[in-house]
Amino acid sequence: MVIVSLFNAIRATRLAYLQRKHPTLRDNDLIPQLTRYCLKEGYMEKTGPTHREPFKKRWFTLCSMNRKLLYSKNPLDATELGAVFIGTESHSYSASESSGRSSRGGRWNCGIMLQTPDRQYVFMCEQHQEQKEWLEAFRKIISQPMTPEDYATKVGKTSLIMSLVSEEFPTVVPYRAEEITIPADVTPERVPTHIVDYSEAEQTDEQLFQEISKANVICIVYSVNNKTSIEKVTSHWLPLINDNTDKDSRVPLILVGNKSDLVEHSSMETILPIMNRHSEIETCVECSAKNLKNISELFYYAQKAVLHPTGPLYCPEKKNMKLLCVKALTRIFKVSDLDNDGILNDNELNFFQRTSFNIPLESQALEDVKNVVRKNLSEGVRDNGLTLKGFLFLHTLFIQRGRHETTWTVLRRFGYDDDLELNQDYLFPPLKLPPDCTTELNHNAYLFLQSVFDKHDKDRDCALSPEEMKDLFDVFPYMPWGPDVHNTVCTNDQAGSPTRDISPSGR
Ligand SMILES: Nc1nc2c(ncn2[C@@H]2O[C@H](COP(=O)(O)OP(=O)(O)OP(=O)(O)O)[C@@H](O)[C@H]2O)c(=O)[nH]1
Ligand SMILES: [Mg+2]
Repeated sequence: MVIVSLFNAIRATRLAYLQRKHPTLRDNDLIPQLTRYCLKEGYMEKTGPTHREPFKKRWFTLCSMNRKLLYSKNPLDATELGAVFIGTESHSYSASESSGRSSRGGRWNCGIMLQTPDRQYVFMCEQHQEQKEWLEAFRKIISQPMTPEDYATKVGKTSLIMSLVSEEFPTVVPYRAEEITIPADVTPERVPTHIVDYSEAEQTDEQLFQEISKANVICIVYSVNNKTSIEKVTSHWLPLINDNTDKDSRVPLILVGNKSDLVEHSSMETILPIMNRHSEIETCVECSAKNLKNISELFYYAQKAVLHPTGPLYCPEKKNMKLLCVKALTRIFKVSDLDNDGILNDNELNFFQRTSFNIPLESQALEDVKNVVRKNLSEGVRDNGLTLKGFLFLHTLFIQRGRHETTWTVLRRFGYDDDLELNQDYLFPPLKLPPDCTTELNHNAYLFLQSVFDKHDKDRDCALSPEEMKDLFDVFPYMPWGPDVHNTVCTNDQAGSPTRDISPSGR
């Protein structure tokens, strides 16, 4: 009874999995897949890709449903060591007798050669009867036509990687491209990029889950001319990736519509609503590995999604900036507002520009920026300067136009980390102090502190009222002084507000 229940539970789980994986198929088509119908199974000996590796005895299972030959060490192993996808004759697959003898470690002599587009597999059977049965089974699958489902995986993932690397469309592609690292100096964002291919034919689900959990960004590739592959984005890939990534730190995703050379129309009409529903999708791009269209762009977007993600900055559903981002930019505005009048004049805008990007703005560019804001938001510009509202509007515009890197550059230059928290090095710059030495403020530091004091002493009474103090420390992550400040520094007579001689000694 327990065994029957367990068996049914496994079947029910597998049915649920298949329903999600193949949303276009009916239950009647899926039920035969619940029990893996295996065309043949048994031991054979197998060598490696160069045929010079020693032969090893492995347990093989040939499944006609997913056209895969799986192999493991023992019949009851939970996961297989590898898989070989078997296509059709028109895709260059064939099976034949092999006369070569099993040397190097092998004991059996009845050989089989399984030819696939990228590799010749040599297997050895113990007896001729076994060899005959395996050959029949392979040939049966090779003669079986491929279904649209079989084709839906062949979206061109490997071709895209190879087109990027060799700058030409490969005519022969292996199932899986070798893992490659593109050095920092040849990538647009100057970061080394490690590209990992995936092949359903060659890899197990477990291997896929492991790669997903290691990835910084994932490109989901569909083929613009294959409807099933587009449907699989929402029915299969998005749920699978969500299930295998940490909810708090979702990896950015890029939707890639390959084979654009084959169609006149664009897939964007179907893709944009998917993007709107899934905020983890950073962007989408249509490309062609064949005519090399948008290939380098695709990898550039992927790098950008890691370095300048939308997630912490912007909420696409609500179409507004996130609270932490508004808070950080408000602080940056206040730091740049040198005279503390709530407006960035040309001089302050230049200070901001130089701090963020190391170059001042041309006067015409300054006017252009203000005009864009003026045109869209009447309160964005006042007295020919940018208000806080205008400043925030400008950054929302950058993000909405896909120029997140501008806002990220600003945030990072003003000390923010990837979670929009001020980083420790910025808050506490390291100060190397030799033993037996002390520190004191130099003249420039005094001048700086005086200017900060003057900036916040709005009523010019040479003392900071509680409101003025609050305003001064608004750019700090927290209020550094408690009420005891009034007993440790010079205060004025009337209100006990700290005067400009704020050093504890009273100088
Ligand atoms: N017309 C056209 N054909 C393409 C393009 N990219 C790939 N192909 C073809 O599509 C087929 C599958 O390409 P692969 O690169 O093997 O696809 P894959 O997604 O890696 O497939 P699997 O590894 O089996 O999952 C091959 O015949 C390619 O030549 C493209 O941009 N245009
Ligand atoms: Mg491939």
